[in-house]
Amino acid sequence: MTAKFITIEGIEGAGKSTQLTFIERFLSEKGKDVTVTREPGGTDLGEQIRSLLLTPTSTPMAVDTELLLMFAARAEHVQQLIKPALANNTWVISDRFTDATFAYQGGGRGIDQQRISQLADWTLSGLKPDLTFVFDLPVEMGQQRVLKRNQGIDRFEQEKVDFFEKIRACYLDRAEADPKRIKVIDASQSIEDIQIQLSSILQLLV
Ligand code: Z5A
Repeated sequence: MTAKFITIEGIEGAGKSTQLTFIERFLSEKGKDVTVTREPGGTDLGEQIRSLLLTPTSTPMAVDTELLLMFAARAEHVQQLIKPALANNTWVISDRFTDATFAYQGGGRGIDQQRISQLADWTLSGLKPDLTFVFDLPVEMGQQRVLKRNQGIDRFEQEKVDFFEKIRACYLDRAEADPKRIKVIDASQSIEDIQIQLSSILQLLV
């Protein structure tokens, strides 16, 4: 069976990183070669762009700059890592991908969705995740989890609740429009209950 491309999405603190390890282990135990990666990032250059994007700035970054940097990192990621891995029959799990741009830069920052689609058409040349998990939970719950983790706050995490409410709504709209690919997971459940749900969905793919 050909390798699949799986992406994980959600607002901050939804538990993506926590469950990514579980998904990787599930697939490896099924005998799949698996690469785990993230956006923005995933390549040397992409990680440098990530640092530009996440480091708080003294003056706000222009929204178009933010959008273009996301796609610059993604172009590198797709060409240098994702496509070669899939061609080599290696499954790819990415912590965020293009749905994040529609949600954050589209829903959150208010950039026209068509403009984002144009960049996606150009950059991805047809690449689309086979399966996307959207980890959904109330914004305040995600923020409390991030605070409890007690790491530094990045440029996005400085935003207010309203910004993340718009992002959450955008993810849910996208899931409703493409239910075959995008599976919404109730991320307020326990880690174990989420894993039971993930297993039953992944089982259909392997
Ligand atoms: N961004 C963008 O704007 N446009 C784009 O196109 C892309 C990205 C690709 C970097 O993302 C930022 O880039 C992101 C969007 C933007 N900013 N934000 N916000 P990131 O993925 O690196 O950063 P993040 O979303 O902030 O990740 P995160 O805060 O690490 O969230 P997470 O990975 O979903 O959560 P976690 O680390 O797995 O869990 C958080 C804590 O909760 C941790 O202590 C866990 O132990 C705990 N946890 C996890 N699951 C549970 C459950 N079920 N119950 C209780 N506690 C739990």
